[in-house]
Formats: sequence, C-alpha cells, structure tokens
Amino acid sequence: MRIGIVLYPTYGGSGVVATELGIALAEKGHEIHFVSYSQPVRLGSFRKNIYYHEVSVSDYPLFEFQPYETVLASKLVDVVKYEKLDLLHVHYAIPHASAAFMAQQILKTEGIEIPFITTLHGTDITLVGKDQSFEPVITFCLNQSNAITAVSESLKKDTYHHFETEKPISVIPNFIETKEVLKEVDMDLRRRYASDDEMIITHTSNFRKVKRIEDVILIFSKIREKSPSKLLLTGDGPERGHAEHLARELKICQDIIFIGKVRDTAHVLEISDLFLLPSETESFGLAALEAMAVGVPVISSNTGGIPEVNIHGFSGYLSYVGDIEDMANNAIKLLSDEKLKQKFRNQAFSRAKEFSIDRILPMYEKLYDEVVHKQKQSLE
Ligand code: GMT
Repeated sequence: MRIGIVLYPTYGGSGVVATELGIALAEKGHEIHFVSYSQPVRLGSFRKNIYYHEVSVSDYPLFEFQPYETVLASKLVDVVKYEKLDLLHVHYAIPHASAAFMAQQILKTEGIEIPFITTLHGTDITLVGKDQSFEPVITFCLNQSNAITAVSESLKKDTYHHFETEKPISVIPNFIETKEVLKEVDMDLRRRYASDDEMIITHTSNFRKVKRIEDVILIFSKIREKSPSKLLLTGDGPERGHAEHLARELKICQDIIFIGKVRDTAHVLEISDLFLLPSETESFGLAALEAMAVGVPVISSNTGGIPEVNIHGFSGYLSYVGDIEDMANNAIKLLSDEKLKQKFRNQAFSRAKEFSIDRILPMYEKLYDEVVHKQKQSLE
C-alpha cells in the first residue's frame, strides 16, 4: 500500500510514534511518504520504501501568522496525486485532520478519492482541541475522517466526552520495539553520571506544564534524602527554567543533570534505576513505556491512559496527581530493596513486551485494509 503519514517532526510522542510506525510499515514492504515541515527527528538515514516531503511556508510580509494548514493541504494534494497514494494517515488532529479533509475535497473535484485516518494522541483532545477556538473544526474533522484511532481507552472516552461525535474510535495503543532479553547495564557509561552507590532516576519530556516538572524535582529531593542518587533529565521546554530554579533553591543542583534534547533516549534509560512521570494528564505515556522496555520501573501519576500502561505494584507504582509524598515513598521502597528492584525491572520489561510493535502493527494494517476496501466499495 502507498501511505502518506502526516506528523509533527519534533521530539513529542506523536511524532515518534508516527515515525516508528512508518519505518515498520516500510520494512514490511509498504511505500511510506512522510509529510511534515521538517525532517522527523527519528527518521535519520536513508531507508528503503521511505520518502519525505517537506512543507515549506514562504514568509510573505502580509502574514502575521504563516498559513501552514493551507500549504500542508496543497502539499497533500500534490503528494497524493503524483505518488498515487492509497491512504492518508494523520497523527495529531490539529491541523493535520483539517488539512487532510481539505486535500480530500480538492482531490474529489479531480476525480481522485483518498480516505484519511486520524490518530488522536492526547493534547489534541484533552488540552488544546477541546478549547472553543478549535472545537468546532475538530468535531467536524473527526466526523469526516474515514476512521479514527486513539492511543488509549482513556483518550477514546475523553474524545466522546468533549466532542459531539458518534463515529467509532478504534483504540490502537502505542508500541515499542523490545529486545528478546534485557541488556547488561553499560557500567562505563553509568559511572560517568553516578558512582556505584548512587541510584539513577530519569525523567524525559517536553517540559510543558502538564508534565509537572516541579514534582519531578520535589520527588527526587525526597528520594535523595534517603538514598544517594542522581537525577537525569532529558528533553527541554518552557518549564526547564523553573525546574533549574527550584533545584538551586533546594540546593540539589549538583545531583541533577540536565542533558537536554536527545534523539534516542534508550541509552540514558538503560543506565537508569527508576523513571518518574508525575504528569497532570497523559493520554498514554510513551515515555514510561520506553523506560519499561529497557527494564526501568515507573513511578507515575494515575491519570488518563497511564494505568493502561504502567501497572501498580507490577511495572511500577501509581499515585494521585500531585501526591509527591506517595510517589517518593514508593520510589524509596523500590530503590532500597535490591530484590524488589530486580523483580520490578523484569516485570516492567515483560509488561512493555505486551506493547511490542509486532503485536500492534497488524492492528494498523487491518484498519488500513478496511478503510481502503470500504472506499473502493463505495465507488462501485
Ligand atoms: O506529551 C506531550 O506533550 C506530547 C504529546 C504529543 O502529541 O506528541 O504526547 C501525547 O502523545 C503521546 C504519543 O501518543 C502520548 O504518549 C502522550 O501521553 C501524549 N501526551 C499527553 O497526553 C499529555
């Protein structure tokens, strides 16, 4: 099948999922055309069956805001027409679903029928999308999508709660590539960040308010009182300044390492003992799954789709949003008992395997077949 994948190219989870999905589909023989404003960070090198089409918006002085959605729709018309695509799969509703709808309508006037699937990732529904300034357009685009998927049951429920749609939503969870067995920890790398008697705690995010970075620092500060440890933070974003300020106030900066944005967080996770995800809301929590995939237990909040990924008392522990005390106590319990830590390490790994790409990819392929088949039938 020839598939166009529209995505955000940045470090966010939706872009990572869309890129990994495209790469996996290409490996299975599908022809994948990524469409975005910049090269997706995880795409990197030349690969068989993968093409990338850049959307570049020219800087005309009249525009205070560049009309990205219009240029994207025009690009989609072009790519669908000339690359003879069978299907568009857009990740993150805003503005990808409306651009896909526009392209679909333009192509229809030229006798070309192209179905589009919208995958909802979270903030496009739970934070941004439900805002009045977006809601009517999102509702319309959901209803016009040939199929909708959501990355968790929780997100599906939120979508029905916030939007007037009765369209079926298929839950296709996010996925991860897992190894057969857990890798040995690279001690040389680990020793660059912590001594052998210290624990390594990690957090990865885009440092937005929703991630509650201050909680990460406060939890770590409590853990550190009981168990010598280092906090490794990967990613960057608007709340980083606050986090740095808080760390200075608490006088714990010497034990907090801001690594910044990294393309592949697996290497940092592999040397970690524990992962923190205290988010306000999280439709899935791909960052937690990435940690679990390399055997790192997760201390998280119990919000949104996180309980569908992290299992309390098995792959980690869950607490109410903002319950720093409980999260710190759970972390200390795990870190101070080597046997328990090892047990959770193996359990986190086995839980992650339930989201292995081999299990999830066929769900997307089945949906693609159904959508394309239905489209063909409707034309007969
Ligand atoms: O977490 C973010 O702010 C980025 C955002 C995105 O769209 O890239 O992440 C959302 O999609 C991820 C992939 O499906 C999910 O794992 C995240 O939980 C979700 N974020 C939120 O719901 C806050």
